[in-house]
Order: sequence, then structure tokens, then C-alpha cells
Amino acid sequence: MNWDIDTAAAVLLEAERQRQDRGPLTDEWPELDLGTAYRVQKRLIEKKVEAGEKVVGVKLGLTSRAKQERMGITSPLTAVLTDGYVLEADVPIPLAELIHPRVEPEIVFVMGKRLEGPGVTAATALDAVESVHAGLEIIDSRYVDFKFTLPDVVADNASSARFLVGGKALSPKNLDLALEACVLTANGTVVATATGAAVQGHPAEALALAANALAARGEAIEAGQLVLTGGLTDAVFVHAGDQIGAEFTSLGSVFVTAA
Ligand code: OOG
Ligand code: MG
Repeated sequence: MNWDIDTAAAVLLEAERQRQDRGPLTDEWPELDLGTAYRVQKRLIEKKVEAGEKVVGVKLGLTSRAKQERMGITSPLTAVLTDGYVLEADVPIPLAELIHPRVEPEIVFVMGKRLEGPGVTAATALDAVESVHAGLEIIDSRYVDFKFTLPDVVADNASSARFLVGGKALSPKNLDLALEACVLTANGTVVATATGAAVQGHPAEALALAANALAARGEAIEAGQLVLTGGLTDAVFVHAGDQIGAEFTSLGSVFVTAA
């Protein structure tokens, strides 16, 4: 195959649509570096938008040590959220549409103001936040066994598949998000715990990181957009009939089932 940005984006999109996992792109296209991978990601999102989806926000990946250790990659990354990934409340995870989904708990921001780097700090980032929510992300790598390098996972839009955001909205003003605790449960059993400090020391640090990283590519986080700050714990696999929950101290709880 003669690899280029458009071909790589098309191959990953087809793998998603056909729910067919494949080997890492870098096995076949060793020249795929990080900058090129972000251009593949951008092209993939353009194709989704051409097909009618709308961009609704940004996500961070690999911001916690738990995630970095599991995936074997120590560098955080950003990806793009569209409305095609939204899982409405009380709708089960559509297992028939996915390859090998895993679920992870996240702290989610809804932006009140545009946030543009460079030079964004955790304090200025938090000042741009309208509300904070509990969230669950369903990731589904298009690569066999979730085995990939950093450019591979960036090109694959960071394994994005579905996400849901809790209905409870809190102002960041009176919250200590570093100390906000999260318990991840699977069928009522606790499988992992963390506090907000798990993501870059504070979820607002993750938000600042995203704004500054996007600025280097000429992009910003827009008012009204959602930001998923990254899995607080390792993700759990889901199978038919499972119920996964993320229960937070102040942000409330979100649950999802799989069918
Ligand atoms: C990459 C996606 C990472 C997160 O929150 O860290 C991510 C993966 O783990 O497959 O969404
Ligand atoms: Mg995630």
C-alpha cells in the first residue's frame, strides 16, 4: 500500500465501521511520525464531519499513570470528540457496533469561554470552565489487542468510541478537583479507585495541557465544547449484561450497561 494521510484516515474509519481490528499503521508505514499522525486524526474527523457528524469537544488521553502504564506510552495526547460518539443516558453500550470496548471513568469539563494557548495555566484554564461533570468513556482501539505506538493511537483518534456525561453540573469554583474521589465499579464490585489528582496532578492541568498542545497546531478549545480530561484509572473490558459505574464524591455517579 502507498500510505498517505488520506489513505490512513480512510483505513482507520473503515476498520471502525466494519468493526475489524488491524495491525498498527506504523508496522506498514514506519514514517508515520507524531505530526503526521495528528494530520491523519484531523483528516479522519473531517471525514466524519463530511458524513454529517458535528465536533462537540476535545479529549485528552494517557494523562494518568494508570493509563500510561497499561498502554506503555508515557506521553499524553489529544483527540477530537464528535456527536457520533455521544451515548445518551440509559442507552446501553452497543456491543454489536464495537470491537473490544473498555470503559474508563473521567472528569469532564463544559467550557464557558474559549481557551486558547500558548501559556495557559491550570488557573486560567479553570477560569474558562462553566461546569464540571462525572463521565464514562468507552474506548475501542481499531488495533489488535490495543497494541499501538503513540503515532498509531493519535491517528486512531485515541481509541474514541462512545462517551457519556453525568447530568449533575457543578461550578469548578467550590470544588477541590485534585481531591475529588472516584470509585469505578463493575457489577457492583469496586475495580479501581482514584482522585482527580491522577490526571496530571489536577484535571485543570490536563485542560491547560490540551489548550497549549492544540495551540501548537493552530487550534483552540471553543466555548460550549466538552473536554474529557483522561481516564483516571485503568479501563475495564465490558461484556453483555455488565454494568459499569463511576461514583464520585461531589460530581455524582454515572452508570452504563452493555447490550
Ligand atoms: C487510548 C485512549 C486513552 C484516556 O483517557 O487515557 C484515553 C487507549 O487507551 O486506547 O482515552
Ligand atoms: Mg479516555
